Order: sequence, then structure tokens, then C-alpha cells
Amino acid sequence: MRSDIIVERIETLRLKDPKRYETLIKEGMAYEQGEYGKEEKKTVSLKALEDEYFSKDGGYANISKSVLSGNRDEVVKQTKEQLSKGKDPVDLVSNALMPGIQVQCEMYDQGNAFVPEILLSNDAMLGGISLCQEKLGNIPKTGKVITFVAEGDLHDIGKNIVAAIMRANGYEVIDLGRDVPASDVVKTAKKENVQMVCGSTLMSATKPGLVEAAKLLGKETPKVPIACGGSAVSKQFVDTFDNAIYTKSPLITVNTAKDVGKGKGWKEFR
Ligand code: B12
Repeated sequence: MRSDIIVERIETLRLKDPKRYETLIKEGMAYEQGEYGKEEKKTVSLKALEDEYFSKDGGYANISKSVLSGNRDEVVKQTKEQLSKGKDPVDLVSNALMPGIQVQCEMYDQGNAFVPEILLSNDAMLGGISLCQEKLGNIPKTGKVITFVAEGDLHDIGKNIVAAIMRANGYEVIDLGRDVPASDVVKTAKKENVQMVCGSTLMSATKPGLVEAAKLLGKETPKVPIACGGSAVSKQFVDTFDNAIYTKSPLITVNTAKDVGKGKGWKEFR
């Protein structure tokens, strides 16, 4: 998002809602200073990362390695092999496909991998995910949710994993993609009669997009909360605004959607 738009939004917030402005600034400053859930990043070797993230199962680890090397054809071939052996597609997403991109992202973060490598690994992972989704077929639908990445943010790898895991658990997912204005989210929520919205952001500057979506949803569709995740989001941040629930991982999001489907409101998660 352009910095002049950010400045304008912050100024509007300060004038219209000084209390929320104050809370967000305080929380934001604390987050940046590392008070909330930020760990010191240290350089870790590729071998150590593979040991940490990859499965002990050789077939699974080979898929993770192929994701890491961005080899989509190999990922597709190996995922097909595992599925034909009867492996659980949801388990394959979480423990074979996802670890590959996680290691690539850690390498990038340390300056040991570059943008094209991330994009190739993402593409390779998505090749495997679509096979797992095909395998699951038309399972009975447990509910309908929206997934999106906040306006200005293009980081969609984690959101795609969340969407895949929600689908694998029987949810119909309307994926609005990345860089999505809050008004589009609300329009779709109203039209599609969804039970929950899942929003994410990985950048500090785009966190207000989640606040805005929560606020608009609260006004237009009060029974539809927003589950917020992604690495720039913390419970401390989400607790500063209404109609939102902090969900750290894809599986927690699934369980949260189940509870919301049973009538649990956002306040009960605080
Ligand atoms: C990959 C990546 C990119 C890729 C994105 C490709 C894509 N299609 O997504 C590219 C190279 C394009 C990119 C660009 C930029 N990036 Co970048 N990027 C990353 C990186 C290395 C990994 C993110 C990732 O995908 N991780 C893997 C996934 C699986 O993890 P995840 O997203 O955290 O998701 C998990 C959970 O968070 C959760 N989750 C995720 N989404 C959701 C959603 C819901 C609803 C729920 C419940 C849970 C959930 O579940 C997931 C699975 O466990 C991070 C650093 C890092 N190590 O995190 C920086 C990082 C996010 N990027 C950053 C920045 C600054 C940028 C750029 C501005 C860089 C630049 N100067 O150009 C641009 C921004 C472009 C834009 N407008 O968005 C910063 C953000 C800092 C901040 N706090 O503001 C980071 C943290 C790097 C850093 N250390 O500074 N980036």
C-alpha cells in the first residue's frame, strides 16, 4: 500500500476514534519492540532446518525436498505415489507439502534464498495441494467461509494453506485472494451468507485492513466474525478490536469455525 494512503488512514483513525488509535499505536510499538511473541532470528543451517521441519517418513521428506527445490513435476509425481499408497491427503498437506515451503521461507528470511525460489516452491506446493484436494472430492459441507489477505499485502502462501486445510475439513471456501479491500469482503459475506471470515496479513503496515474488515462485518453482518492470522498478527493485537478472533494456525481456524457454527460468539474466545 502506498505510504500516503497509510498516513491518511492513520490520521483519519486518530481523529475519528482516538481511543482505538491509542490502543493500536501502543500495541504496534510493543510488537515492533519485540514484546509480543517475536523471537530473535538466528542463522540456522539448511540441514538443521530440514531436521526441524521435515518428517522422519522418507516418502514425506522427499516431497518436502521437491517443494524446496521448486520441482513441481516431481512434487506431483511423489504426491500421487503417496496418495495411491492410501496416505491421508490432509496429513500430506500438513506434513509433506507445507514443511518444504516453510524451510524455503526460513532460508529467504536469512538471505540464503531469493524471490524466484520462493515463487517456484509455492507453485510446486500448490501442485501437490490440488491433487490432495481432488482426492478428498466432494465431502459433505460443514459450513461456508471466506479467506482473504488484507489490502496492500501480497503474501498469500499461508492463506492458501489455510484455505486448503479448511476445504479438507469440509468447508466451502470462497477465496478472495490477496490485497483485498475490506468492502469486498463484506459484500461477499452478505451475498454468500458465510458463517466466518478468515483474514490474514504478514506485514505491520497492512494490519489496519483486518481491523476495518472486522468493523464493517460487525456493522453489516453482526453474526459473522473474522478469524485473524498470519505472522504480523498476535492475540494482543486482535484483542484490541471487536468482532475478531485470533487464530494462530490453520487447524485452530478449523476448530474455531466449528465453534462459531455451533453459535459461539467472538467475545467467548477472548
Ligand atoms: C515469502 C515472503 C515474501 C514473498 C511472498 C510470496 C507470496 N506469494 O506469498 C515475496 C517475495 C513476494 C515477498 C514480498 C515482500 N515482503 Co515478504 N516475506 C516472505 C517470508 C520470507 C515468508 C512468508 C511465508 O509465506 N511464510 C510461509 C507461510 C506458510 O507462513 P505464514 O504466512 O506465517 O503462515 C502460517 C501462519 O502464519 C498461519 N496463517 C497464515 N495466514 C493465515 C490466515 C489465517 C486466517 C489464519 C488463521 C492463519 C494464517 O498459518 C500458516 C501456516 O502455519 C516472510 C518472512 C518469514 N519468514 O515469515 C517475509 C515478510 C513477511 N515479508 C516482508 C516484507 C517487508 C516484504 C516486502 C515489503 C519486501 C520488499 N521490500 O519488497 C514485500 C511486500 C509485498 C507486498 N505488498 O505484500 C516482512 C514483513 C515485515 C513486517 N512485519 O511488516 C517479512 C516478515 C520479512 C522480514 N523479516 O522483514 N515476501
